[in-house]
Amino acid sequence: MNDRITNSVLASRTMDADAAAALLHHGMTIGMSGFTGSGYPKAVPLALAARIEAEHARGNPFRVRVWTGASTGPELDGALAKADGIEFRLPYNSDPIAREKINRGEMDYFDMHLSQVAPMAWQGFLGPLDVALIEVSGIRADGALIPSSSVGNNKTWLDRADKVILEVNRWQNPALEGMHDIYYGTALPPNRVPIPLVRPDDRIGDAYFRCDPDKVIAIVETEAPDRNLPFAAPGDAAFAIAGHLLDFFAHEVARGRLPANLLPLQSGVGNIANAVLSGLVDSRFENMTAYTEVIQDGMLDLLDSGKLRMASATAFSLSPEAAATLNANMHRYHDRMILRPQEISNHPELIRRLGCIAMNGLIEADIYGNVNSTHVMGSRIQNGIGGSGDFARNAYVSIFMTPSTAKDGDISAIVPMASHVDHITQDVQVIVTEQGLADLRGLSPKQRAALIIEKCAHPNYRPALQDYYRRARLHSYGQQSPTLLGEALSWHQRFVETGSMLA
Ligand code: 0RQ
Repeated sequence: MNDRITNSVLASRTMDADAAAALLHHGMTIGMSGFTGSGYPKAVPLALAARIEAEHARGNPFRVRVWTGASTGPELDGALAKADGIEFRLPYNSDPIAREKINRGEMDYFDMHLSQVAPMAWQGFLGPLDVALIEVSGIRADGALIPSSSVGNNKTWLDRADKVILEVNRWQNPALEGMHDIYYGTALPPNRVPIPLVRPDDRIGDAYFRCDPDKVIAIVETEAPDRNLPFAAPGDAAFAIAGHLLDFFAHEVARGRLPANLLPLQSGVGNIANAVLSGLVDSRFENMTAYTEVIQDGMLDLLDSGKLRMASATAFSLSPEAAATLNANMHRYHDRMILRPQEISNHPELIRRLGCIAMNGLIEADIYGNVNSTHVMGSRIQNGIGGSGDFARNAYVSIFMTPSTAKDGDISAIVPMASHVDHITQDVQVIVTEQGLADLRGLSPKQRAALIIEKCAHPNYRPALQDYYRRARLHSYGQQSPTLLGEALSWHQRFVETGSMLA
């Protein structure tokens, strides 16, 4: 027994990662912890990858189905994908090796709404779960598990799996204890009841995971950091986007459509979202709250500035530097952060009740405001829909933001027709690029098209969009959302053929 594992029965099940990986077999479904590069198991997946490679070298099949909270780290998705060990994976992935495998057609992937993973698992639609492989920061004497830096779907995996393997990570700060709020009141229809959360800072559950000790077949001790990439320093485009957004918020407050401290903020993953949060540090908004999925670097800066009163999320998504700052100063943040299951952090009922301000990135938007968050040129997955759909549909105001071009100007983020649609126009209320902000609320498709082209498109592409739209107004089969079917995706085709959307 040691200070991290104070239950004697469970302490006796401690073993090394190789021994634990030997308990996993070809064809199994494994529910792993991990959300945006935090709180994922680090030793057993690596040992499993080595085992898979050895079995493949002997000519034996060995692939597993992997369920997670969201993206993980190189020791999990990276190592297992490299070993060609993942047959099927859900939900959100951002690992580059796994992305390549998916895009080569060598790995099946389902990037479902993050709030729906746990209910779908309970409803039985995802199939049986053999093993839960969960990182925790400690095990209490009563057998309760102290969560680590993400909560994700861990509660559901622990409840649903036949067997449980735990990684107890000594790198995780012991002061995380008490920051979690694990709600045990969800049920299946027709027995669902309202979730009793009416403010972002409400606590409605336990600080620990419950776990049947009889299911625990292995415990592995680790001491390894969460690995996240640093955020890119915000460039001119990010600053301009943040500026447009802050003007919009000020305008909405002046019109009485937002309170002076705004409404609970949701901020997606990525560099632009992070830059917008940094922009809020210098704003005049005070006493803000966040009800979101991830606490990224910009959110820590906002907490430090005192402008953000508290943040509710399901995980940290911090650069190595920000993780070090958090760990060194956990006492400063402990009572101002709550980590919840993703089923609750992303719950449509709660997002609608709280009136979140959703701010997410996009790959491309079309002139009618349909948003593609996931597929480059309609077919290559970038990351996944993640929680963007949970928030976009249910938010008080749903904002999408992007630089107006990608790949050094060869791609326009505003296109005649989105090559893949994640968020239909009804779920997209504001689009912001460095060029400007289009407030689309209450506008018809034709009104939207004129505004998006005028405010959001890059000058290099604006004339071509205006020309396309003018001709669509003349020749389209219908005039509700004028479209030239033979031409609408020609920009994408040109990029695939020539490397640029520019004619
Ligand atoms: O690729 O890294 O190869 O250069 O996409 O783009 O501009 O750095 O922007 O980091 O904010 O990410 C939509 C991907 C934006 C993200 C997306 C390429 C671009 C670059 C990243 P490189 P940027 P960001 C809650 C919310 C879906 C999930 C979500 C995302 C890379 O925001 O994954 O919102 N969103 N979850 O070059 C080709 C285009 C492109 C393009 C960008 N039009 N064509 N490539 N890129 N636009 C959190 C969770 O759910 C967990």
